[in-house]
Amino acid sequence: MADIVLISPRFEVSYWGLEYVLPLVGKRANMPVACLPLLAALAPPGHSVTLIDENVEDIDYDRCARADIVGVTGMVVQRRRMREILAELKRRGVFLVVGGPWATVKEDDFQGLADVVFVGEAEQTWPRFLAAWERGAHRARYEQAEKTDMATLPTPRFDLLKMRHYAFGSLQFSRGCPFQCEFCDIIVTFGRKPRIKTTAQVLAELEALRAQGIRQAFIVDDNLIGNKRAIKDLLRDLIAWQERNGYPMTFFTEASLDLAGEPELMRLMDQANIPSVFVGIESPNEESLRETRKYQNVRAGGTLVEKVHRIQEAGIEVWCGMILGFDHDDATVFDAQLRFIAEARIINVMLGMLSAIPKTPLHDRLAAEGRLDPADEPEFGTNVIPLGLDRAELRAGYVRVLSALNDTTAYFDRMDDLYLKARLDFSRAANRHWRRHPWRLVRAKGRFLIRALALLALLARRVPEPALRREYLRRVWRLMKARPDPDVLWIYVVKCAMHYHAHTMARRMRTGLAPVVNSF
Ligand code: B12
Ligand code: SF4
Repeated sequence: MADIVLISPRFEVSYWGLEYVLPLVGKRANMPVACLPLLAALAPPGHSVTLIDENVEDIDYDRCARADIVGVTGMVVQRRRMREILAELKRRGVFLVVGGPWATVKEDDFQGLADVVFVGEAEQTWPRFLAAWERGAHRARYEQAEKTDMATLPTPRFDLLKMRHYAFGSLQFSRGCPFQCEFCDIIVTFGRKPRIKTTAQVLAELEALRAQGIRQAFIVDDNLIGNKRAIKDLLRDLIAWQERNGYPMTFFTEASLDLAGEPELMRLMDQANIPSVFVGIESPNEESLRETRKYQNVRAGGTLVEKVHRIQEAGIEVWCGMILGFDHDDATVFDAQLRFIAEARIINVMLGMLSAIPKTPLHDRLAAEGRLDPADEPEFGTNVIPLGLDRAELRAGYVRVLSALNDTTAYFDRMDDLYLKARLDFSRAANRHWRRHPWRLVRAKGRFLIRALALLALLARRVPEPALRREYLRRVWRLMKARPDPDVLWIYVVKCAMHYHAHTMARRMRTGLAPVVNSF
């Protein structure tokens, strides 16, 4: 039986990482990576597992050196730190295994650093490796032949994480996405056939999160609506759970834009209390969308703006991912992106320059065309050599659009367009439920109010720039007069915090204080 330590290394700064604001508000990381508690649950009984998230605690290398097996996970924004940790532990003679999104697409990055590498999903290979390791008969590389049957997954061991340090919890309903975007490594790793958990599994996971005091969680599915029929059934069960328990949880998730053509699905998501969804819109340039095979975004059903508005009208805020530097993009794309985002009233935008992730069809195509920069840290921020723009122009345009999106006035104007003018009406079912149960109403609204005011007080005290502090307070005050509802207030204050992160990230890149970050 093994003493196992699993490590998630420190992240580099990224849009979603919220690194600039979390320390101001007393949190250490956005959310735990889902694989750590899952791998712990998958280790057969008898093994002891310790989880270390370097984003919330330092690594005790002496402790790790005493373990039988140390496993390291990580995505692209952890790759350098993964290698540093592995090198340090290797020096101490530790038996090392590595897996996760980056090892899956670039296993040669870990050559000579890990004893065993896991490629792709590991629900079968991880326990198989542990059994072989006990017999001294393990292999150096594991790659699962078949995709994991999601209905067999155990409840993740959230109890092994220090949940109080995270801003949100995470849980997973399904894996896989039916679409075929050229740049996407998700379908390379998880396939195009969506697989989903059973209701019993999901409810057990929810209870396990609730037991850790989590009230807001990210559903980490690649595309929540990959299998529409199955997710509708699951959402109905989730709604019943929310109703039974007084709507204790709020969720956010990721889905494709065809959601806009699914009124029933949007209604169910609203009722299940999923008031925001991240959508890969990528570009207002239709030719670029076709080029990248994002056909679901150009299908009939209205313009991109109309589709986004339709989702908003169903009570769901849209966050989005946008990409610059497709082959069909020229210098007009920068302003086109800004116009689209303003018109669509999208507040939070993850903007990136097109990057070619190893193993994707895009990577293969560009390699064949001789258009890949092989450097680990490409000078212009992306390994793609663009066609319609020169590399410096693309990088400058990226920094300009990122700065303009997170310019204080532009950001809060989008916010006011959505929450004050369009009066986004979210969490409707939760509110209806609370109104039927006055005590629950008082408790829920009281909780939102207290949390919003506490977060606002932290921002008002700790944001270093006086002008920004004043602006946040002024905007919040305006909102409270126009829409005096604690839920709206909470969202608005969270948005102030997110603005601080994105605005700081953009400013540091623009002024040369930090390198250009493009973490796709
Ligand atoms: C949910 C999600 C998020 C969430 C939560 C992130 C988090 N901190 O956990 C949010 C929205 C916040 C997010 C942010 C980002 N994300 Co993200 N995210 C995802 C998504 C959709 C699911 C991840 C997940 O939880 N999966 C479920 C778990 C169980 O799967 P898993 O981690 O792959 O683990 C399995 C196997 O890999 C294996 N395994 C994993 N580790 C190990 C280790 C060992 C030792 C072993 C044996 C096995 C093993 O076992 C597990 C079970 O099978 C993936 C896409 C995907 N499907 O991978 C992208 C993805 C991981 N994200 C990605 C990126 C780039 C980012 C950002 C940098 C984007 C940005 N610019 O801001 C940020 C990073 C921010 C941060 N500091 O957290 C990329 C990574 C690319 C890569 N190949 O490295 C992915 C693949 C998506 C993509 N192509 O764009 N993300
Ligand atoms: S919709 Fe998203 S997850 Fe699906 S293939 Fe396209 S980029 Fe990948």
